[in-house]
Amino acid sequence: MKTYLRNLDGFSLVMADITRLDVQAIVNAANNTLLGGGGVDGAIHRAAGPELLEECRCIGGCPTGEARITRGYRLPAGWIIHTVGPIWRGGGFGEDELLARCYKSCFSLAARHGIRSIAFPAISAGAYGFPLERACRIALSEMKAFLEEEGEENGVEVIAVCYSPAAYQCYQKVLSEL
Ligand code: AR6
Repeated sequence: MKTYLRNLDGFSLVMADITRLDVQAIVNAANNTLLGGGGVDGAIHRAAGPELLEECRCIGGCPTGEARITRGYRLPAGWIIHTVGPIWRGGGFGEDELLARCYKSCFSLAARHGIRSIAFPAISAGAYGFPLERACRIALSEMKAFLEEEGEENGVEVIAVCYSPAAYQCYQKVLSEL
């Protein structure tokens, strides 16, 4: 299932398992240790294989809002950009800014590696408890800002990946309001 934003070249919304996407980079919603976990992080580590954990061990963690890059190993994607979203604590602890910073950090790492297609899960919207619609608004506005500022002219493709019909509907609703 795929939706394109008419006024935003290079953007698509898909409902899929991110580990199966044939893109240059997928984003992992990791934790500060970068040593794996549940949710999309667990799925990525399982699909990429044990070499991923070895590379992650050498990185030595990642602060919230920042991102680190590794190879994709057994994934179709050549790269994995690991970012650490904020844990939702009610909204008064800089969660919105930290989540926005995750997207910015991923785009900046992707640009440095010449990555032209990048797929994002809904960072922080699972185990970290960020309200889905609020997370989705931040995700889409960061994607839009990136594509408008630099992605479109460089031919970069940005894919928002939903893992449930509820998330897909939420993204579509927010997209229609952008
Ligand atoms: N493909 C695409 N999206 C997925 C997949 C998948 N295979 N699996 C889950 N999602 P979460 P967080 C969606 O919990 O909230 C981990 O244990 C999921 O439906 O994976 O940032 C880490 O190690 C949700 O919409 O990440 C951290 O400790 C979104 O991905 C912690 O969870 C994010 O859910 C990070 O929590």
